[in-house]
Amino acid sequence: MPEVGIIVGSDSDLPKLKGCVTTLDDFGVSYDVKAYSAHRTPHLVAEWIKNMENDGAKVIIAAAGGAAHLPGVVASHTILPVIGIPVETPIAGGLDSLLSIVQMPSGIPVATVAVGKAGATNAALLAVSILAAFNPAYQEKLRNYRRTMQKSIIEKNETLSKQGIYQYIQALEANK
Ligand code: RP5
Repeated sequence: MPEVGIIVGSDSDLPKLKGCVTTLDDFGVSYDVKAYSAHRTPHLVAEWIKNMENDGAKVIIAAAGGAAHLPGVVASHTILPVIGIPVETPIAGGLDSLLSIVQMPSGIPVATVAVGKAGATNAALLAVSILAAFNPAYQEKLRNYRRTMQKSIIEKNETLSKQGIYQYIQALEANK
């Protein structure tokens, strides 16, 4: 039984979702992934979202690029919370996808995250936050995630103080 349903508009979107699925895996969240288009296979989108509801999913993540109507269409079929990921595009770098997903007219919301890698990871983290409302184990995992992130920033600043800015930048550039 998937806790999260993930849908992308095309299989060409899947590589952009890597940070989303690795984050869900790190938290031990179960999910189902499908690549169904809102315009090429609208019937499969509608059928999948009904299956997700019947299977007990609590959150839907929908990613699309360009016209990017998929997250809004998915939200129209369900009252589950829908998180939209704007996929980067060659034409406008994903600004097109972002404006399309974020500008849902009043009545059918889509919680839109950032374009690109940050958005993919944050979509997963937001999904875990929603699940955490029902599951205290996820609350603790989220707190740990933030503690680990903070520890890594503190350690980086200790290294920065030790090395000085020029050596630190050099090391950063060498690791690019
Ligand atoms: C959107 O069009 C998809 O979400 C994808 O980002 C974009 C291009 O799709 P393909 O032409 O690669 O299938 O529907």
